Amino acid sequence: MKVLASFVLAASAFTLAAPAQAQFAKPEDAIKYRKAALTVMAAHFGRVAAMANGRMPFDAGAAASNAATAETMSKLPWAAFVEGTDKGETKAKPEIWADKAKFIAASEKMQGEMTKLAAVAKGGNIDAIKAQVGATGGACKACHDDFRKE
Ligand code: ASC
Repeated sequence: MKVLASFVLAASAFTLAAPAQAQFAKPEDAIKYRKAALTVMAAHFGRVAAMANGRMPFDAGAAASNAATAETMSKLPWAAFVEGTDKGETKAKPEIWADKAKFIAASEKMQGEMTKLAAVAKGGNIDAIKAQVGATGGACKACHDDFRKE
């Protein structure tokens, strides 16, 4: 049973890693892709944050829809942090690849907070949304502090 479980784990780790490399023909394509995904995520998260901060009128339906899109986008950038893509048009720090476990943990923290935001936004309680916008923005910032230049 243990042997089978580790075999299944190893096989799934391979299927996760292989398409990530194969998905992009050139390093620049991976860089463009992850920046695009993060830009779209930030736009939709930003609309929820603007409602939470009173910079935009609160609309429960729009908050839920924007948070759901941000959650979907939050899953996409990571496969594009391919080895060797710390050069070129990117602010990615080499620490992403030197300390992979920490980077993955930070990315998973953000995805988890984005998932919570989508759930809370569905509920439509503005105070709960405000609190979760804070937690989610904190996870964005923590990863930028350690892994993004400037
Ligand atoms: C945003 C956005 C980020 C984060 C970060 C939080 O809205 O685009 O990158 O929040 O600024 O500190």
